[in-house]
Order: sequence, then C-alpha cells, then structure tokens
Amino acid sequence: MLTPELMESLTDQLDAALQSGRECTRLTLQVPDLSLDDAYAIQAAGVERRVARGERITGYKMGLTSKAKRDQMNLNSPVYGVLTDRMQVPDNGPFSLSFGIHPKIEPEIAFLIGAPLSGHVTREQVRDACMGVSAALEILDSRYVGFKYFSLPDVIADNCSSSHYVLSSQMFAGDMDVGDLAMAMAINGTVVQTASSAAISGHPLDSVVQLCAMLAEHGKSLLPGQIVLAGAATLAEALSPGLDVTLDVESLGRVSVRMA
Ligand code: OOG
Ligand code: MG
Repeated sequence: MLTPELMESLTDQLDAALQSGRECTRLTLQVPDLSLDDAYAIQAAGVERRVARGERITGYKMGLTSKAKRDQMNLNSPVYGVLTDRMQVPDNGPFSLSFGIHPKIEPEIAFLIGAPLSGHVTREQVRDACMGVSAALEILDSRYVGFKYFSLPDVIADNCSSSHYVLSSQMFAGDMDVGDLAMAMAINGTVVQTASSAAISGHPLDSVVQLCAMLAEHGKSLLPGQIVLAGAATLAEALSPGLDVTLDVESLGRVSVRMA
C-alpha cells in the first residue's frame, strides 16, 4: 500500500506530464514494487482530477489484448483505461498533434453498451448488451520518457497510454458477427497494418468479457451509453503532422483522422 502522500505525488507527476506535454520518468523507478492495485488507484486518481476539470467519463479502453502488442511491449496481460468526452475526435476530423508527446495510432473496434454489464458475463451476454459496433482508431501517447515503461503497473497508472479516440460515424446496430473481420489501416493511402479482428482477444466481444471481470475487481461496471474500445488488432504506427490515417473494417466501414 502506498502512503497518501506518495499516491498524491505519483498522481501529480503523471497529471503534470499530461497537462504540460512534457514526459516524466516511469513510476517504477521510484517505487519498484508498485502493485497492480496501486497502479489502478493512481489511474483512478488521475481520472478524478480530469473529471474535476470538467471532463465526463464516456467509457473504457482495453489494452494489450493482441499478441502482437503484448510481444512488442514484452507484457503478458490485458489492461484497461478510462475514456472521457475530451478524448473523442470526430470521424474524418483534424487532430492537432501540438500537445502530443510521442503519439501513435492503432486500429480498433468499438462497442456502444446498451444495457448494464457487470462481473462475470458471457460473450453472448455482452453481445446482447451491445447496442452498436463501429470501426475505431485509438491515438495513444505515453507520458513516459521515450514511450518506454516495460511494466504493467507503469502503463496502468498512465491510463494505459490513452490520448484520444475516433469512432466511425457509421455505427452498426443489431446482430453482426465481429469475430473475424478484415481490418486494414492506411497512412496517406498506403496500407501499413492489416489483421483479422480475431487478433483482438480471440474475439472482440471477449475483450468486453475480460473488461467486465477486471472492472468488478475495482467495484465498477459498464453502464448504458458507455463506449468500449476493444483493443488494437495490430501494432501502433507513429504519428506526425500531415498524415491522413484511415481504417477500413470489413462490413463496418471506414473511420479516418487527419493529423494537423
Ligand atoms: C498500451 C496501450 C495498449 C492496445 O490497444 O493494445 C492499447 C501501449 O501500447 O502503450 O491501447
Ligand atoms: Mg488501444
């Protein structure tokens, strides 16, 4: 357990990096035995500050759900972070990189939750509770020096490297099997990453199953109207001004964003 003072100081460091756009050193350099529970408590404290500044929680993101990403980061378990309204970028809209530290982008699938979901749920229960599904892009940005953290507690405390997200303006309602859809992310017209949606936790709905179980450990659940980003299907690509990024997902259509 962290002392309240240390908890406050670690939350301050990440929050200052977020607000200033200046990277900080990873927390496990100061607290080598930072636990996963402490890390989620720091994440929650950071989100509380954002809410106090006027942001509204819109849902959750799953991370490290694909083998490609876990291998890249050398980490072995999925994690979750919190999304807010200020993090959403309109489909096809411009996105200013001016406040970013070292942003990257990755292809995802998003669910709109229509009914409460909590604790241990099945894939079928998640499917029935989802009101919509769409293609999505997640813009990541780690607050840590060089986007390097090497440990689960570090990335969890940093709200799982979340920065922004783009949902396709086409949201599909009703039954659609999203278990094996072809996904292709292109930058300035050239396809740079491809995968099946099966790369996301074996099935994107299973990401939501895992999310509900993890949320329950922290006394939380999914509420109607919330968004879930199910996790990236491939590695992330670095962003710089002038890049146009599009993601096409079979049957779901396109989502895009322009870097300014
Ligand atoms: C952690 C966040 C991972 C995903 O979809 O796998 C993530 C990171 O890559 O720094 O959002
Ligand atoms: Mg992601």
